[in-house]
Parts: sequence; C-alpha cells; structure tokens
Amino acid sequence: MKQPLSRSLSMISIFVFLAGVLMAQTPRRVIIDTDPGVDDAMAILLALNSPELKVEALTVVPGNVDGRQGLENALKIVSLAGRCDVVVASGAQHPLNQKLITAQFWHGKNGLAGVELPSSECKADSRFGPDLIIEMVHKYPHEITLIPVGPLTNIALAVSKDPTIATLVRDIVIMGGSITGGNVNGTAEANIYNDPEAASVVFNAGWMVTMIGSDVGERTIITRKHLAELQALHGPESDFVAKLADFYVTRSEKSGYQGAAMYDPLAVGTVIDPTLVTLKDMHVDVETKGEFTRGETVANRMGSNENNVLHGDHYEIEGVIELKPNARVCLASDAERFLKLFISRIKGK
Ligand SMILES: [Ca+2]
Repeated sequence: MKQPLSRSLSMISIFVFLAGVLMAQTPRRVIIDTDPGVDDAMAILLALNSPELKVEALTVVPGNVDGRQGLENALKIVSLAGRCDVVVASGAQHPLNQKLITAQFWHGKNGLAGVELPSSECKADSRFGPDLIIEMVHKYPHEITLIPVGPLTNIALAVSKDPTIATLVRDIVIMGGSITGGNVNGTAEANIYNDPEAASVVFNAGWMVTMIGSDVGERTIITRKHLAELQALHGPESDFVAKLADFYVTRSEKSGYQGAAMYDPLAVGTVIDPTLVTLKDMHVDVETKGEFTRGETVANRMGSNENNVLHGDHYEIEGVIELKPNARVCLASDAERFLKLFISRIKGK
C-alpha cells in the first residue's frame, strides 16, 4: 500500500532526529598529533577526560622537544591518566626541509616544565605515526578528527603519501598560524614556522582546515585565579596540570603577560564544543620564502585577488579572481567559558 507523502516525511524526520541523537551521544574519534610540550600535555589530558571524545591515538612530532623526548613525554602522560589503551606512536624525527627548533625555553628542560613523571607503564606502538594516521582514517572513514597541535610534518607526510585521507577524515582542527602577528617573530607562529613546507602541504590538501591560531590562544589565558581553582582539589592528573600551569604562568609573567596562552587546549576545546569559538571561512596560504615572513599564514579576508593583466608596458586590473576558502579561521574564543570547561574536566582527577 502506498504511504501518504506526509507520513513518509514524518518518518524520515524521526529517523534524522534519532540519527542526530545517536551522533551527539557517540564520542568523536580523534587523533592528536603532538610535540609535548606543556600546553600539549594540558590538551591531551583535557581530551582524555572529555566524554565527547574518544582519543584513538597520539602521534608524536618533533617541535617543542625532539622526537625521542616527545615520545617519552606522551607515554608518561597517557600512563598518568591510566590510559594505556590509547595508541602512542612516534613519527618524523625532523622537519621536511629545515633544522628542528626546540623550545625548552618556554617548556622546561624535559618539555614538561621540569616535572618528572613516573616511568610509563604504556608501550609505544611500532607503527610510523603518518602510516598509523592513514590506517586509522581508512578504518573509520568520515569519523576521525585530526587535531595537530605541533608542527605539521606528520600530517603532511600522511596526506602526501595518501591524498585520499583529505576526503576521508571527519575534520582537521589545528593549533597553528595567526592572522594578526606571530609568537616567534613579527609574523610567524611556532608550529607553522617550525615546518612551513609541511604546513603548506596541509593547507593545500583539499580539506577545510580549522585554524586555531596563536593570536586567539593568547587571548585565552590561564591565570593565577584559574591555577588556584585547579589546586583546590587533588589528584595525580590535576596536581600535574597545576604544576605545569604554575611554571607556564610564571614563565609568561616574566615576559610581561597576565597569564599563559592555552594554545593547544583550545584546539581540543573547539572539537569538544565548537560554540566556544568564532570561525570565518578564508583562503590561507603559507609563506615558505619571504625575507621576514617565512612561516606566516597569509589569510585573505576578501575572498578574492585582483587580476592584473599585462597591457603593453604596464598591467591593468581586470576584475578579481575569486578564491576558494581552504580554512575556517578562528577569530575569537569565549575564553572564560573555555577555562571553566578545562578546569572542570581536570580538577580533582
Ligand atoms: Ca604543541
């Protein structure tokens, strides 16, 4: 018997509603590509303590510390959280086209504020990070969200080896870049600066990169007030994060800031709750040359470039060339709401 159209439509809407409810309740699978790193450690622990996320893997990239130290730190962090079920794998050992620049100045001698965590009870996976990313994206098509919070070397290697992952991931949310000045120098943010060629590959891979830049991270700061809240309840993870935050805030205060930028945790926060940030679609290129601007993320706010055509001895503007956005650029965050979320997930754990 033929069903009336209205009944079919209402059944479809019930199905869509139920699918939506199911999607909302199913934790999102994420892979965090990381160079731990004080704020990386905070980001990882935020992810591991958030029911909205299922952390499938940590892949380690050199950046704040070298690859060996980074792997050791990642293993100790998952061990502290009692989460040896999370796959941890090392990846590239150096940037694609330049020497590694490490950041013990900001992150302490071991990258974790000098805090000595107990030896890890977890073991590293033997797979190469970029290969692991490719494998997992194919295992869970359209389900994996990549959260790179270090230089983009591993992601560039993965998407160069298998460009199909650009259409098979659910999302890619990076901490990196800036549209209003850098944190390394006048123009460049550290993760992009540490491997501009890799960043260029990632921004041009065909996916929409959600870009949580250092400019917004610097307006999303953890202060002594937040630190006191973290210290109010004890637990192995929250005590560790409090020590990291204390070091990080002290270091930032010495440089004249009121608190410490929550760079990497905000990228994880964006995946947990996208309403924490304001995003705008733009076309972003990565400067790989430049006298002063190597590693800058050059964002086009207009969505077009002038089209200059040679007429005899000079050029004339003949209209504009529309640009296709390749990035959702973060313009602002709800910093206080984010810090509240961060502290509530870590405090007492
Ligand atoms: Ca990082």
